[in-house]
Amino acid sequence: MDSFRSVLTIIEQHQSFAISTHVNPDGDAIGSELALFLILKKLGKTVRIFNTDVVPDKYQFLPKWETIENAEASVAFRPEILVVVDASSRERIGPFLSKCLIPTHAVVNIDHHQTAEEFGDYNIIIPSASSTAEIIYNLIESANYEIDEACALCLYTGLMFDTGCFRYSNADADTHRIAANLIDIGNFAPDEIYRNVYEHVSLGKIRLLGQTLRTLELTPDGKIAWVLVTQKMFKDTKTTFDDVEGFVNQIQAIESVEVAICVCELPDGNSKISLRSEGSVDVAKLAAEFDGGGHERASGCRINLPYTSAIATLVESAKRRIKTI
Ligand SMILES: [Mn+2]
Repeated sequence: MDSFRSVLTIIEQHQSFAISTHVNPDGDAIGSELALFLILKKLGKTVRIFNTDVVPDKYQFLPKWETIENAEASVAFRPEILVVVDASSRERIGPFLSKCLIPTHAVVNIDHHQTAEEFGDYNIIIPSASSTAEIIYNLIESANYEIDEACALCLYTGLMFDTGCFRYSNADADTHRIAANLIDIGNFAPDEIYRNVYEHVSLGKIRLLGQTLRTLELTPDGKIAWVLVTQKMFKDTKTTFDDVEGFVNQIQAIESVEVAICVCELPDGNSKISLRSEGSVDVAKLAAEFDGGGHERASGCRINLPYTSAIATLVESAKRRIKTI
């Protein structure tokens, strides 16, 4: 692929690199950053990772996670190349980094979001890829760089996370083949990685899930379902917005549901929304109505309305998109 070749040329011709990813980084974001970090290090490059948000506890088993620096640490560093992974826009890396982390030569953008913007000087955007980790695997393979054990573990974690443990429709035969290769190379137990990422749940999060499920409502035909998480619930259960991760999937699992919505009340009284679809409705388009983004079956947006109005607006839009109603 041409975009692969030009990015590999950029890598070969330059010496200093910064890597970043989106705010609230997930398994794919962190796994992709660290895999790239390890490869560039092996090639003898100077490379640093700067993130707006800290590495969540559950990813602190990944090799070299502790090398990830905060946004302010980037002030005195002018890399030749900035590589942004898994972020659908430059702004997604956070307000400080998107303004202040400026490379002297070029920005490379590697992403798989359907709504990905071509904000880089070089862009590898493959919406059909399961994850950014899968793209990075293919990039490394095409260059014949060696994937070592540590790198394999990082890539596998990215792949596993973004496919919901290989359950989502984005996990095709290629994804499974790559996963198998990574397990062979990495010499790790996949069930252990699963436990690290998914069975690292705080008691507060389970209590928050309990409170959230009590707010469940559905349209009369059962096709649209929504739940609500309020600031009071966070306070009661001593949890934060990060703990809401995965809730919307629980709602999506209800057999009649075509669109699942999780509405989170923000401290300023506005609403943050996660959307899931079983396939009939493109929720990336639904999120785009509110300047959000994501994938056909998983997306999100922010609506500057209190949650009651946000829910009403969203449910109306979702209804319009379900053709059978
Ligand atoms: Mn991703």
